[in-house]
Amino acid sequence: MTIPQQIWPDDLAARYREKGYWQGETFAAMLARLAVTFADRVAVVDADHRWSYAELAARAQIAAAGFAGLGLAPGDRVVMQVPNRAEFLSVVFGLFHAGLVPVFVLPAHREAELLHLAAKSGARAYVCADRHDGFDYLPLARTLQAAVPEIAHVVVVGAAAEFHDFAGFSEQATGRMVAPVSRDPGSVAFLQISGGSTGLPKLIPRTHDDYIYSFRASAQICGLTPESAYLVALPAAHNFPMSSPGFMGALIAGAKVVMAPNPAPETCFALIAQERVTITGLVPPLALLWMQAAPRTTHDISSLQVLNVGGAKFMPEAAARVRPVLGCTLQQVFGMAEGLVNYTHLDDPDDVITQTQGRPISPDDEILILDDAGQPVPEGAPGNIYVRGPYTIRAYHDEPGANARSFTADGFYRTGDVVRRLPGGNLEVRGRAGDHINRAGEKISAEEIEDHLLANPAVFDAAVVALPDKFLGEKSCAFVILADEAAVTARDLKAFVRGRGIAEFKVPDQIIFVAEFQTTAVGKISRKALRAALKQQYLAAGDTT
Ligand code: AMP
Ligand code: DBH
Repeated sequence: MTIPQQIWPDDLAARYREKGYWQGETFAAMLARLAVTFADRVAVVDADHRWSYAELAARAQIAAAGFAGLGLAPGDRVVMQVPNRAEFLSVVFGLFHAGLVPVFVLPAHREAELLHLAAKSGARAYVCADRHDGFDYLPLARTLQAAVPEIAHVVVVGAAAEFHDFAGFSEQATGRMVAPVSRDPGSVAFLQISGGSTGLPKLIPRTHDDYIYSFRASAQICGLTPESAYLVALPAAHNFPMSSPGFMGALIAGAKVVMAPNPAPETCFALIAQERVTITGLVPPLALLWMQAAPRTTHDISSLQVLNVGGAKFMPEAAARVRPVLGCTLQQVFGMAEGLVNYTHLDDPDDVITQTQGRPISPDDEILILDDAGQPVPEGAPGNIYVRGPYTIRAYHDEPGANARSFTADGFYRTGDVVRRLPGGNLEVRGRAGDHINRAGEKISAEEIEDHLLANPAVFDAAVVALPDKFLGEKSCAFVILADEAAVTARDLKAFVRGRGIAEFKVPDQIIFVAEFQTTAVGKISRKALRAALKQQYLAAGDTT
């Protein structure tokens, strides 16, 4: 199976090239170029490594030789579940150098997500760390190989006798440097994952041309220069710290990438002080934690110039405290792995920075704001935002059903977000149409969790909704009707869901048992209406248990 190309119609593709958005450079060619331009400058730092651009490129070549030596062929997909370490970059650029296609999986993902994404992508290999954050990935690797026989190779960053050792690639490959495998810059470079609002996560095919454009332009909007230092505080596999402007934006600007093992204030403040970090990106709950911790820290965080906040709505009151408390400029980011990214600009007036989620990267991002009947809303009124443009996908990978729902006939992506366009063109995110939970920037599909709950024989029916939460923004709440004579507790059900092998952030924060779900006179109501009704009833009751 090969991955179909992302298809933009010829006229749009021609326009994107003509305007210089798509420059015809692949990731492998990009790193080769950066290794010449910024040769001895520091590219990436973590607790154990400090690599220059030239060294990163050399390591990527060695990794490429190692991957090729396994028998992987250009175009093959390789699932990558690597935490924030320097090796994230040598693995990803090694794959690119060998013409392979990374499939990004978060370190928090567990077997349910991993097996699905590996099978769906048709991947032939899996790269993971031995351990991270107290979790041992080797049993997960064994489960994956047993369940998905197409995964012929497991490569481990760290210690693992039974699998290929990523560090061992360097010994095998010495003296076997190879030129990058040539790829079409219009071809799919990697598969990113979507939080998704229905069912399991979907795969997002991004091309070299479109993705490089998105972070090259982001680097400029975010003011990155070779003197900048970008701290990767969120998991590197996330689209936000990867490209908005992220470590990719930092690299293309010749800046230094600093890998944080976790986003906790004390971990990151120490790294900011040590590496003179100038910019980083956080989800709103982390920004709140950092603001709470900053007044008491002993670390000097005065090098920080820009804080990007996105992934979920950052409330204006909190946004207004960023400069006074952290001493840096807030830059809001409203983005999505499917493409479209909006930024407030560094020199915008305070009210734009604190009250809006910015404006699109590209003059050729075509934005529609439509009512539920598909008609344009009056200027300034809230509506559903649709987008088409030079770095927004035209289809998910192998999802005919979702593609029919998520894209219009003329190629606009239905984001599911509700926004308002303010005078001046900035967008304000007002909410969303879909049924997912945005828990601290992690998107959770209600349907996916309902399915897990329904797998328990004690559960007759379940509906999962988002409830407001002061810290997380939203938390997940499962309303559950138990089967006759079932006797399980909320704690039992949480343990059951956790035992299904899903990312911990998806385990319902709260479980409320109810006797029945409301039905209409005609019988059953839609899941969507049911979730909305349960949420309304709950909030109206003012129950805050
Ligand atoms: P995903 O499609 O999983 O990459 O998640 C992208 C979604 O995150 C967007 O469609 C929005 O719903 C949400 N999002 C991202 N940034 C923001 C933001 N700054 N404010 C509000 N919602 C956001
Ligand atoms: O939430 C996201 O997916 C997101 C947020 C900010 C994103 O993909 C991005 C910036 O690029």
